[in-house]
Amino acid sequence: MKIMKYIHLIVMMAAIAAIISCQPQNKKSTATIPNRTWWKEAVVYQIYPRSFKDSNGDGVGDLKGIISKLDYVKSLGVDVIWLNPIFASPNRDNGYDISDYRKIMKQFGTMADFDTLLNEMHHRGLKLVLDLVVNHTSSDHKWFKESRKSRNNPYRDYYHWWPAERGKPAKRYSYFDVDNNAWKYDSTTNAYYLHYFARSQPDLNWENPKVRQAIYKMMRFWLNKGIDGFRMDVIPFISKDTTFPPLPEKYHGNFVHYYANGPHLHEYLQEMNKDVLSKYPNIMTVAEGAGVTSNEVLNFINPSRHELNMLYNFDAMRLGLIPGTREVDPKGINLVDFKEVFTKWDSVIDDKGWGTIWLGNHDTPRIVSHWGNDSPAFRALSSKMLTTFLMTMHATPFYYFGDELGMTNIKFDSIQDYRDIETLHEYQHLKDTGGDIKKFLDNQKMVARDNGRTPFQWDSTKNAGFTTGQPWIKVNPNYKTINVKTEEKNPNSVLNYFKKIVRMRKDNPILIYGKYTLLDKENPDVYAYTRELNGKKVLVLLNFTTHKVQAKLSFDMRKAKLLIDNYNTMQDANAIQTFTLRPYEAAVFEL
Ligand code: TEU
Repeated sequence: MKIMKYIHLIVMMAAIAAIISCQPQNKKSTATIPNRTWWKEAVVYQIYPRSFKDSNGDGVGDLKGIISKLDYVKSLGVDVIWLNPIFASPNRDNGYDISDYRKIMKQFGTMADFDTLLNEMHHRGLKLVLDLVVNHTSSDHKWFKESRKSRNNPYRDYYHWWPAERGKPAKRYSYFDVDNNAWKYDSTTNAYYLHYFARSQPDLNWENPKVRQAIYKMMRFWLNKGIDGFRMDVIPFISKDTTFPPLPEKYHGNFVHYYANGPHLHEYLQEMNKDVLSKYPNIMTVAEGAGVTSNEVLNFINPSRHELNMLYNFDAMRLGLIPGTREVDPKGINLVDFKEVFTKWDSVIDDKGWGTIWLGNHDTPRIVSHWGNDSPAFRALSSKMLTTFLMTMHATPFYYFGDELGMTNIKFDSIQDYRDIETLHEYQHLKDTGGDIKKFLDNQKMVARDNGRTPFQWDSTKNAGFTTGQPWIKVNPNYKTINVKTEEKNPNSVLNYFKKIVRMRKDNPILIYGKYTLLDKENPDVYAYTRELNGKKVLVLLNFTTHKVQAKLSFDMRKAKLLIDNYNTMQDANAIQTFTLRPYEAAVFEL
């Protein structure tokens, strides 16, 4: 009798297990996930407003243009839009030089346009994160105009001044200065002012509490309008040792790390959190973590420190470059190093904070040209492979507009085509110092920020449907085939793959919250990893090469269930301990 009871019990359990396992994929098994938070589950889509959509034919993108395309953005399945700066600016650094924090840049529209944009985004369930640029202002800002008038002006100490009678200040490097010098002499008051970036971007003196309170008041202004958070531009740079001692020797080749470790940095971030951020508990904050190492990241994002939510780092951005330069290394990018960077950051952050994952933004080349292969044979495949990586890692993806189409570097031949202050000033510096201009221009085809700033490609009409006027920067000639309209009609397009894998991430909490484990670590061609959650396991296999390769695995792949493959066809997985991947193949399995 007993044996019958056991058999009955086993049959019942098997039946229950079968019912559970065939739950529809889109049922979120998130019941047992601790600390669920909306920005951990979000996909962030970055829009460079200048190049997204021009509504009035002046050749520059604007807020009305973005409003007209919100249904497209919503169709992507993303949750948050990060807008690069939209505030009043002379645009010497395309909005990263703000002359009035409470006015919308004239070329982008009006405050009424902004209010409509925010309302229309929220109406569609989209959140808006603005770009907080408070390490510096434009030299056209009222504060700086006052500050430079006289040494006893009430705004004098809103910036960093060095009286010339003390002699020349100790060397500080500048990102965009033609002479690579972060001190600019100003004859009006016979003093030097500090600018880590261009001369037209003087650094604010955060050691002055009046500056901090003015910034916090401005932040409240935008938060009270209902925005959903801030991306904080070079926020690690804001604190300075105002005695400006000579740069310690070890930082001369790595000054960014010195800039990112000022004496009061975390005091100010905790003050910002106490005075502003904590009053808006449902917002998202992300630091642009220039100069921040994996040993320091938790100082910014550990919730117990009450500073910021997330930080994006630059460790991967140095790969494939000759150390200490922005020159492309002919040896290319070493995938083992690439895997090591992302695995290190995941293990450091672990469950003590929350990570970000990105491969491109407005400061970098296009991801398919940078990390993939933008030749006609492999552009679509490698774009999809890179997007698979971004959408299956244990971190919030920050995805740059146009990469969902597989847009590529424009690779300008002539300096006349460039618009970016970084390229133009570096070019001038080389001319002034007799540098190799041809080598520089060849390298810019690979690394220049303008490669990622060409107009968004909507369709195959003139100027890719971006503007009816003269675009502020040239449109990539490949817009005829790489554009939304063409790709929306092609079920196998980069765009439709993007939508599919974003949906897959949203429907599978394991891809958001699952534990990440690197596999086959030394494989120079394949990035293989698993994600695990509540007893489930997903395997991600990415081939970063133009040839067939093998992943060494410890799973019986015959039992694996394919969730997505960028070839859209599945080669029979009859292998057990290995798996053969086709060129730039991305395959995700449920094990
Ligand atoms: O970038 C800061 C930063 O780290 C850049 O210097 C970046 O490393 C460089 O551009 C790579 O070539 C932020 C903004 O993202 C950038 O667009 C601005 O130009 C800069 O700050 C100044 O605000």
